[in-house]
Amino acid sequence: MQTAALPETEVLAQRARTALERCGLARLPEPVGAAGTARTPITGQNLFPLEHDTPESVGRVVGTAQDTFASTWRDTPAPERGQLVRRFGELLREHKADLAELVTIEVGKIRSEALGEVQEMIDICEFALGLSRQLYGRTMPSERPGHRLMETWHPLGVVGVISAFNFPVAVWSWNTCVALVCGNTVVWKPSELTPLTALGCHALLQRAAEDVGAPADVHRLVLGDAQVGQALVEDERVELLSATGSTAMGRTVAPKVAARMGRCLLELGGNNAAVVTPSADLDLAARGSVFAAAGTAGQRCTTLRRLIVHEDVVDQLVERVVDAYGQLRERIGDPYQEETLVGPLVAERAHSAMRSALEQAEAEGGRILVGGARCLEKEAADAYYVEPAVVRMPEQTDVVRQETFAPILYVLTYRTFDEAVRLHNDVPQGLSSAVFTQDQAEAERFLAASGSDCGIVNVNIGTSGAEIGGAFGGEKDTGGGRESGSDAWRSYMRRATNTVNYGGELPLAQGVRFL
Ligand code: UN1
Repeated sequence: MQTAALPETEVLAQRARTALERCGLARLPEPVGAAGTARTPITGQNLFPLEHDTPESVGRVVGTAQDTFASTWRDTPAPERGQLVRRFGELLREHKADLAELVTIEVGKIRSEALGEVQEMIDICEFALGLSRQLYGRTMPSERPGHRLMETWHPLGVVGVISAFNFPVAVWSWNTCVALVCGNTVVWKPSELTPLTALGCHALLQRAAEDVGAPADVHRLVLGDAQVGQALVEDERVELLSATGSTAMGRTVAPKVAARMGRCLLELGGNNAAVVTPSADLDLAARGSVFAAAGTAGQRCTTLRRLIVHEDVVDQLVERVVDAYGQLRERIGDPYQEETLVGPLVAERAHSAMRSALEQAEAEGGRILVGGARCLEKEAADAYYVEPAVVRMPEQTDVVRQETFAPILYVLTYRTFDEAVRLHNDVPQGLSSAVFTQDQAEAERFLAASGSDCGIVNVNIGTSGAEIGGAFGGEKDTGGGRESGSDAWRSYMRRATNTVNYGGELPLAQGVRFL
């Protein structure tokens, strides 16, 4: 546990104001009507009050976003739309440190992870710029003479983005940069826990729009609680709702959007595992597991939560992991400090979820090998710093099958590779997965159709830290959506199939004859 004093809340508030000003926010939206607050998990205290939206103001915002879509943005050539994300990427480079500072203040991420998150935004800007010239449709051979058969991709309209606290800027940017070059306008409802990072991003995007002459209303921000999110979910003008968060949230949102025939893109919970086989490089497996399990204080969707290890190597691997966790113990605390590797949990409810999961694990026969204790309680009674925990489980019990958004790594053992894959897939979630092995056949079996059932399947790296170039998302309770790279852009567009007759005759398809 670290002894360095935590920063004062007042100092953090001042740093946040400065970072926001540098991003171009002229003034904070001070509360007149509905009031919310910005807060920091570093001390667990409030920074300052902020104006919140209401369901009525959300309706107005969606209206302007829709007008902008219909009047200009959908007909702006895609490569010209690309110029908006190009400029945004330049501003992000310039203000990387400012946004990272806001991420640290609001989420408690250590500096390198906060910078890494902003880097993901820069990367997606570059990706989206290239994409703006590559929104390809296919041309298919027509079965009729004198005909051409092809498809074109068009923007959808208003895209609603609901984002989670843990990646407050990167996940929004994957959605927004791609949605914008595809010709949509975007309304963003960030997590109630991270309004400041959202204000910073919005201010930079507004500047980018002004600089390239794009309409200011291509992107709008609404702040507030679940009620505000609900207004977005229920608004028929929101053609696509992209939501990141818990499976419970997804279960509430999806049927509402489906009932109005809207589209949903869901990125929900994960319960990610790594299988470690007897041939694995155990040093690599241990290092990969420790970052994936304890990094970001266990608060990534892709966090490693289960380690499924062959019984012949389990003791050796566990020893290395526990050893590394012992070193982590000295490096928990103020995320501003360079030595810190584990910052705070976001809020009290994350800590109580961790406590009750550990109790349940013990009741189900688990043994805590390391960690689990709360730290720095005296220094900051409202902040929740914890020692990442490793728990050896006799089997995959109920607690292991659920996602607890905190740094708990459950260790399970297996005998046959089939058993490992069965255990791996026997959870409700399906986001990210990994196998550590030097045996090519085992790696291939894990990657095959009957292997891992997740959206992300890795070999010899951990479950977290995906690059933006691939499609990001997962199956089962994870919601099925894909965001970011590859052809995920198609979710933000509608496809039209076009048949063009240039032959002067009217041959019917399938050889049908009529008049
Ligand atoms: C998330 O936790 O919601 O793969 C996103 C990763 C990051 C993104 C995580 N690139 O861990």
